[in-house]
Amino acid sequence: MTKRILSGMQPTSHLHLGNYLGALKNWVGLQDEGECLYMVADLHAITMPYDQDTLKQATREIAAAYIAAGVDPDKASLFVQSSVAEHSQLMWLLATMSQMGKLERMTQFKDKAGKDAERAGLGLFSYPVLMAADVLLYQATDVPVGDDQKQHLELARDIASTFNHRYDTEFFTLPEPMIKGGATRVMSLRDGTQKMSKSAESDMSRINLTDDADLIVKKFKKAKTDPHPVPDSIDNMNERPEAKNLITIYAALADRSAEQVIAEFGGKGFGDFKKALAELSIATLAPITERMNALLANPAEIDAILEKGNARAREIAGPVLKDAMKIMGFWQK
Ligand code: AQP
Repeated sequence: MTKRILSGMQPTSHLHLGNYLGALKNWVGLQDEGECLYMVADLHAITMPYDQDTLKQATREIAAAYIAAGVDPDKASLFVQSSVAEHSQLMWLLATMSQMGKLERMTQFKDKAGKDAERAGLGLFSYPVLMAADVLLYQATDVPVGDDQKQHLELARDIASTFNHRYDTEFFTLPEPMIKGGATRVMSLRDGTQKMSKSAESDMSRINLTDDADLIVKKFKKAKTDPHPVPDSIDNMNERPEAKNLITIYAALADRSAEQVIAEFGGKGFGDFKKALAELSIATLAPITERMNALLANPAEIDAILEKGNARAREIAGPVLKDAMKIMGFWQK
């Protein structure tokens, strides 16, 4: 079976180094391995308070980031989730076979709902069901994501199995998570125990793909570390979350192992290491930022790419939804 690869990112804010190293970088390498569909997940983006005046532009910015990072719109289909109505339709069908108890165990919901879960929206609670619909609608075989999405993908597989079992069919493909690379969970620069996140309050906690060189230098310079030199062994690194995070980022950017980074910098002061890390980040991100800005100067071109992707997405999604509904016993022409 040829691979069908699907993934997406939410237009909640600017993409950051975690999104790039955990997911986007891998997407680029997958373009020759099967049919790739890369979505801007705008329906997910409204599960938390958002700004209606910037959503459209944020959607274009995410698409521009995909292309600037190396996704080729002639090879992969780039599309907008809300433009393919079947996502919401399939979600409803799958919601009827998704268990509340399992949804309650999702750590992202707990993190995002915070202490006041009673006031959290149903959309945030049912986010993983929409994500299951996103993936199953395309009969995706592989889903390249960062480590934080592993639990949601396991639930998507679970929902697909429930459907197949309930209707005695093998209709839905069970998607495989693809969690690859040295930096599957990049942590905050302010707290090595928290994931780097678009929506974290402090902008100093993340490196955005839109940051300029000066800001990148400043953010790494101020990144939290401990008073000791750069770890000189993996064991020592593993005990120090902030140091581990910076070494992991360096290794992923340089396509080297943590051992190799430790061999070069271990025992030295953090000042020099952070300088080298900033230089490496700038060398990787500056060309991406430049291409992104050039693309954003021509929104009509981005819109045309998304329209083409939307058409391909609808072409796949329409028949899958129809067949799923037939299996469920709905009246269908
Ligand atoms: N810190 C991270 N390290 C590695 N991978 C990460 N991803 C996110 N954060 C990290 C991966 O990036 C892809 C897109 O994520 P998303 O837009 O769906 O949102 P998210 O996972 O909830 O990530 P954010 O950046 O923290 O966004 P907000 O703050 O809006 O919730 C996914 O493949 C994800 O695994």
